[in-house]
Amino acid sequence: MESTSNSYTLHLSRLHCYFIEENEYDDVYLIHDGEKIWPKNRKQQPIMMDTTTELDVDVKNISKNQEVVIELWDWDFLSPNDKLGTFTMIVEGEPGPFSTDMVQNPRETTKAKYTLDWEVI
Ligand SMILES: [Ca+2]
Ligand SMILES: [Ca+2]
Repeated sequence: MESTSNSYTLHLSRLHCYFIEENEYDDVYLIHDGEKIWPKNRKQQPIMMDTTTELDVDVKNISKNQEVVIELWDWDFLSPNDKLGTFTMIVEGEPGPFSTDMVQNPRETTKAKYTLDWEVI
């Protein structure tokens, strides 16, 4: 039998929004490895400033010291969607919880400020 002891699950628990790119809210979705991982049952989730959103997303089969990059995108109706930034996390084996700030994509935003809460399970 194959051992799974070297495989971790990265659990995304919460997304804090401190500042948005758009006027009233950003239409947020999260991408990992080219696939949308949140929200699960719709295209995007409107997020307003100074809010915390529960995520409850698992990113499975992560190995130790692997870099996990989550992209935060803003959906747009009339223009192409904008990648506002990335969260980069490394699973070192500690359970956490941890908080990681979004690094802005300077081509799309100088305003958006988000932080991701996560843990290793
Ligand atoms: Ca938008
Ligand atoms: Ca756009």
